[in-house]
Amino acid sequence: MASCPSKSASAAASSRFALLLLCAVFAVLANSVATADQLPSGLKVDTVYKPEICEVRSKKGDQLTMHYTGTLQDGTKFDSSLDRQQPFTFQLGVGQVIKGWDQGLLDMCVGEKRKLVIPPELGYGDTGAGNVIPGGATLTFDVELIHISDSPPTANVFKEIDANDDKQLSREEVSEYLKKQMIEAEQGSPGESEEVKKMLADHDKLVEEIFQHEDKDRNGFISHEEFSGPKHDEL
Ligand SMILES: [Ca+2]
Ligand SMILES: [Ca+2]
Repeated sequence: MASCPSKSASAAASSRFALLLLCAVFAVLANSVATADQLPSGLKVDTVYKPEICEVRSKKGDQLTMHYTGTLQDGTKFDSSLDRQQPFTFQLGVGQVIKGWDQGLLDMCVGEKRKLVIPPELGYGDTGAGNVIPGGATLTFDVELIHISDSPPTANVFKEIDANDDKQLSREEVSEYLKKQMIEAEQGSPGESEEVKKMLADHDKLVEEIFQHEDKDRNGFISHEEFSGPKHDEL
């Protein structure tokens, strides 16, 4: 996007107004093309190529597989998945990658190419990274989305176990969940069925052990706060 000077001493009032209007239009266009989310100031997202057929778009929690090339402002290439011939896979929107990626790769089609210009506060900040990215660096990434897959099913185990949704886990709920997991494991690998049978036999003991460990106030329920497994809703 063109830079938008906030003031121009020599310009006539009417042309200043026209320039501001043009900037506003650009800003709206940039937002609608790049992502439905509001772009934080400083992050630039240019769509370089958009495939005609786009049935699935990237969203928070998806596993994305990307090719990327990162360069500094002076054009120095600091990293590229293309050089390794190995695309990079990560989960979008959960802080696994720099903020500029989490925010700049939303609503993207498979096959789409973008150019991200990421200010330091959405990249590696004042400290930089290793000896390849200096502190305060603005980063440019040329990226291509290769593949989207759904997030891992274990994103919020607490919610999965809490069948009646009362925000605490009873012995029955934990017991049911464990049985389901064991039966699924047996179907996945029939060779281990002896082990699964043994686990089912020890089932009540296992539930008891879990409550010993998790039910810290011993009220017979595991609260959301007590639960030590994955329980976050942001996915
Ligand atoms: Ca419950
Ligand atoms: Ca408790």
